Amino acid sequence: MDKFIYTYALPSITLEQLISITPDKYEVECVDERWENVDLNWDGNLVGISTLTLSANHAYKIADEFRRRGKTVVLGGYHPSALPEEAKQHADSVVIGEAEISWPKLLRDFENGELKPFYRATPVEPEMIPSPKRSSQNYSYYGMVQATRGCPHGCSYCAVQKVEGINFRARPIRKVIKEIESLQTKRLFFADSSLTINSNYTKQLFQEMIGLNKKFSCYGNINVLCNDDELLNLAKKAGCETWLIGFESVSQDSIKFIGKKTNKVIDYASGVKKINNFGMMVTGLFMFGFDPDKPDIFKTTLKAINKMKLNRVTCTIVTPYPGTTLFNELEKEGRILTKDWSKYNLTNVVFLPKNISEEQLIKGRISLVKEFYSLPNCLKRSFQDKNTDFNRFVIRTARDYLFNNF
Ligand code: B12
Ligand code: SF4
Repeated sequence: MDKFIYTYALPSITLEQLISITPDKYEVECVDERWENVDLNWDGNLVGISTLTLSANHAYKIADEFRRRGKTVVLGGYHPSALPEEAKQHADSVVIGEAEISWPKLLRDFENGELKPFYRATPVEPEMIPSPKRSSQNYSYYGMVQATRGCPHGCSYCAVQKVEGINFRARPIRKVIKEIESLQTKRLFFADSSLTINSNYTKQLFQEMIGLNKKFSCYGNINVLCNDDELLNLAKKAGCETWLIGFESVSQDSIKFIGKKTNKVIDYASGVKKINNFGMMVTGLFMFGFDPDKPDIFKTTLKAINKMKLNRVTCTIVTPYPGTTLFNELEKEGRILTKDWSKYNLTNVVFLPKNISEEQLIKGRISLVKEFYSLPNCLKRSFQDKNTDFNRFVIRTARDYLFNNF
């Protein structure tokens, strides 16, 4: 449900940042396909397309159409960065990784008739990460802000290493604050993989946000959140409403399997309680189908998440994205079942699971979500919310129930 809201309510900071790293002398037309159709008869000179894995087939189709019409096409983003050779079959050039340096270079080469097939990222210093040009301020409910890039934790299923890398970089706080101040929306969402990688930086950021009168949601890791009262206190004062936490599994064996060093299952319940006590909500993110997972994982998880008193959950099926360690291992073992990327949307089974059947995974995920978001459970959670007034109670219950049951 949160997934649905965020997917449609958040503007794309990817597009906004690409506009801002395009030199002013070029005229840019930007299309976000969630809201508009692409005009294949567009009469510009160069088409740039960004895609994650789940939309790669669609992006390739559009790229092929533009090329058939004689346009030069560049592909970038997570999927082309992971599989540049595949993407190159549909594009004149592929931008691999962060584009702050390579995109302006590509544009110069294009103008000079010297376009290269691939542009690899050179490390982008945090000062160079630009403020996004807000193309969609007028209709968005949230603003998107990115304070940091990179994550050193190296979880085996995570695609972040392929684009942002393991080198954590934090933007100058004054720049981030200026950006937040300029947002027309009351609410914002941090497009950072985790705001707990360097908690000293985050504390300073939150300190500076106090008084800006904003509300926000952000990702964080449980190992820090369950221990750092000062961070939680500042987060609340800065306007944090919800922490999105990748618990991933309530099985410590599965956590070990994915090499997620930040997660100790034993910390989960106390961490959530602490965050709730500071007046913030927790959305727990879970995945099912890791090698140690057996059919009883759904029952165990439901029991654990009820005990943890999570405010919301997002439950998905393990999806090995190309470029990740998990994908490479499963491919080596011959367990990748399909490379139809449109199936990589986290609700299908795209690899051969070890200790659970495909059907059990699909049905188990759906029934867990239905149980967690049953009407009595949604009402119970809304009643327990200490910050609730009548309007919030109704909206929250309706939102939780309707988005997860229809
Ligand atoms: C915020 C976020 C979200 C928000 C998205 C909000 C929005 N409207 O954009 C929400 C919560 C909705 C979300 C949803 C999903 N997300 Co998400 N998300 C992120 C997160 C944390 C940040 C993305 C971001 O905005 N980055 C900032 C921008 C500026 O960076 P960027 O996109 O990489 O762009 C840079 C370069 O890649 C390059 N570039 C990108 N495109 C192009 C194109 C061209 C032409 C060029 C030249 C350059 C270029 O230039 C940019 C500047 O350097 C990332 C993890 C991460 N740290 O990146 C995961 C991530 C992108 N998400 C991921 C996934 C899987 C999903 C979902 C499928 C999950 C799900 N089923 O719910 C959905 C898909 C939604 C959709 N249809 O797009 C995966 C993608 C893996 C993959 N290979 O596809 C990531 C990497 C998480 C992970 N740990 O693996 N997500
Ligand atoms: S902690 Fe999060 S962002 Fe970092 S590697 Fe693990 S899943 Fe990816």
